[in-house]
Amino acid sequence: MNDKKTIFSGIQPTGCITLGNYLGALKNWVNLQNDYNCIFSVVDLHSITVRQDSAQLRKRCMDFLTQYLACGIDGEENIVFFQSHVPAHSELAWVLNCFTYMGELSRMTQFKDKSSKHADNINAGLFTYPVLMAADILLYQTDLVPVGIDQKQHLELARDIAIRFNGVFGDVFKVPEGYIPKEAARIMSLQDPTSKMSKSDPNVNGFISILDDPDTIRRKFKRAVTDSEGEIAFREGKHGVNNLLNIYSAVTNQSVEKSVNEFSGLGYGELKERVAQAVIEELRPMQERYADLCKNKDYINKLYTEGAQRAAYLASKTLRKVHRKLGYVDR
Ligand code: AQP
Repeated sequence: MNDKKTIFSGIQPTGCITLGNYLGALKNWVNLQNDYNCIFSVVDLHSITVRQDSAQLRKRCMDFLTQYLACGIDGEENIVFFQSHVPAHSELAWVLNCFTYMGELSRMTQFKDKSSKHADNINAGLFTYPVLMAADILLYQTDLVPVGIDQKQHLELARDIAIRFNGVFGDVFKVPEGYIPKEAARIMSLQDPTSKMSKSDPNVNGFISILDDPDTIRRKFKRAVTDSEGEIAFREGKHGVNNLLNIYSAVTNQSVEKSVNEFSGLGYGELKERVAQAVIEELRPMQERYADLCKNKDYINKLYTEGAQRAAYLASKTLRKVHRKLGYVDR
């Protein structure tokens, strides 16, 4: 083991990976991967808090892992795996459930949002989702968790749970820090720029899938909701324009101020076209790699099988320590 710090992050295989997931999470994973020991999971256990079609879920899990690699994640240097292949995630989640309060979980905004969207299926998994996420992170003695701002509250809970457990049993878990990007922390829906771009949005025009073809990307940006002021500026209340400027800045790796200057005096039509073009260029190499990787299933199988073995080894060390502290008899 080297002395690099550890990163854990994941995306749940629901819908399709969006530009929001890419800019809020994946792009940063790629940027950080050489400086950290990275563990990237397709967090399939999380996805069943909402009903899934089994055949579609299996295919989507594979597609997501392939897209991680296509985005530039090095699956040999880093660990890539499916969460359900490492039972320690569920085992630790149970333990942490017993160190988490109902009151804490009821304050989670994602639980409130999702239970209002799925009123016919407010299951216990939806409620305890943040505890499983805490287990995902704490199992690997993670230093840094790169996420979008929507996950900040869950991350803070993971920290609280770690501190609480350590308070009773000594230094068992590392208390993780979040890594939240400045420009792309919260990419908004193109159709309702007051809510976040979400991969299970029933309105496909609200999100860009990172596999969308250039015409689709152009069309979706063309339809993006803006305002009637006609001025390209970044300020309170200009949700649609702010979102386009944020996307452009994140894709071109420049500050929002610089993007505003670049578009000064132009109209919304030009802004949308230029943002669309920048996104198309950003995604093109990834889409080409994705098409190649899809022809190489054996390689992908090898990566996730070995990834799960490596992850399980690391996870077992933490779980053993937890079980000893709790007073369970050694296996
Ligand atoms: N709109 C977003 N802007 C920036 N970052 C985002 N992330 C998600 N949406 C945005 C980040 O992507 C990572 C993976 O997200 P997730 O799979 O854990 O689920 P989520 O946050 O619940 O994302 P979705 O897209 O809204 O999924 P559904 O629709 O299934 O609920 C996280 O790091 C997240 O911050």
